[in-house]
Amino acid sequence: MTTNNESLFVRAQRTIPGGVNSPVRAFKAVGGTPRFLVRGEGSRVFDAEGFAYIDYVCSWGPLVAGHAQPYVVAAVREAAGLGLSFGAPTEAEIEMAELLCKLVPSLEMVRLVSSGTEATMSALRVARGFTGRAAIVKFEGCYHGHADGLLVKAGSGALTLGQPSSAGVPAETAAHTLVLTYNDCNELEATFGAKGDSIAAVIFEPVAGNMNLVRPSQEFVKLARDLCTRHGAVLIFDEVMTGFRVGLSGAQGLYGVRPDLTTLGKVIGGGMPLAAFGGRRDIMGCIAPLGPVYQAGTLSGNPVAVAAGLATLKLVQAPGFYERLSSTTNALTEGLARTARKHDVAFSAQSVGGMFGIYFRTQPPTSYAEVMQCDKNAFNRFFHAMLERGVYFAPSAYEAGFVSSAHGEAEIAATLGAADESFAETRR
Ligand code: HOZ
Repeated sequence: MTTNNESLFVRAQRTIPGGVNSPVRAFKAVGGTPRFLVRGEGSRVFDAEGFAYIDYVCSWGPLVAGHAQPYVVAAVREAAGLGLSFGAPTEAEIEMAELLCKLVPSLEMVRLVSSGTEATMSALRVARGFTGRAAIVKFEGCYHGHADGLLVKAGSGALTLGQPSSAGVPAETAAHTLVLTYNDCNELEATFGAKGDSIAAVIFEPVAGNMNLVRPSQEFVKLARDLCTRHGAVLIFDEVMTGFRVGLSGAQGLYGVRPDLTTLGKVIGGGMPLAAFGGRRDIMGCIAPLGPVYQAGTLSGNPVAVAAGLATLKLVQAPGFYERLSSTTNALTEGLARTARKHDVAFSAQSVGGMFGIYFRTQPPTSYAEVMQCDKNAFNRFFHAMLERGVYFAPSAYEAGFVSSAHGEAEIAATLGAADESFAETRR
């Protein structure tokens, strides 16, 4: 049998549920065959059939400096040559912790883990251990990984597959999760009024990126901070996606708000499995071996992953890095909106730093309910038309897109050319 995307997908489905190791990759929402990728270079990925695509997924965010960035790859090679894993402390972990604390001022202590799911799950456990309370507040459409208590009205793949609340989560576990509406200040205030003393933590994505991209209002972010302070609850910013994506100090730097705990992932591993959670010293002091909250991991702080992360974080500290990234991303979203207008398509787009949202709706949404008003079928048609023209967007209307520093004017021009044809072809 010839090796092509189709035959690989058929083969994958025999031994891997749905043929993929993470649900959104299966193209179920958009239909068709997932591209099996062979390699990446800069702004582009190449599939099993040799087709090249300008990549706006960037491994779902981590590759802020592009694919196979030579400096990052060299750091990985060097670290790998010294040993793949020790399960013992290394100096590079201290370097990473010190750097994170320096760049994100709300971090006084951090612990390294291997995935964003682990980071958020552990941050919540610490918040509960610290406060002695059980309830947590999350917001509809926000995704914080796939730990049980967080898979309630979640975004990302859960939303894409129409299962925002997962089977297999005991009702008793979900009962401690209060789900509110993103950007709804009145509801948040009323919830604290009624249950403030039992709330351990409020967790949210300070720019939501798992129900497409949704910005919070400044008022909403400030209110969450004030209510948590007043009621002794822990404010957790899930910056797994926004950390080092929207700016050097994350979304908290943009909003000027200091959360009690922050979760990080994606960019801090530069494409390798690395994540972190951290924040106030008194809260982090509750973690074993200092305190009674248990958390551990064989591969936590893995030396190869830390090397990739340190190299990536070195690149993003170059003067003007985020200005250039933001301006490229903005050129993309403004160009797409302009092109859609030319074809009279109901469309809008926006970006924050190196992440963006595109919406088949005239205004960017501000809540999950508004995200649901986007024309999903129009997105799916556009997605396939672009893919055929060598542009790879996330295969779901509910995911944010990502630009890297390897994307430049040539990529934006080629993307807008493809969009011109795609809007013309798919508009109804
Ligand atoms: N949950 C990720 C997007 N928000 C998708 C991860 C993947 O499929 O690799």
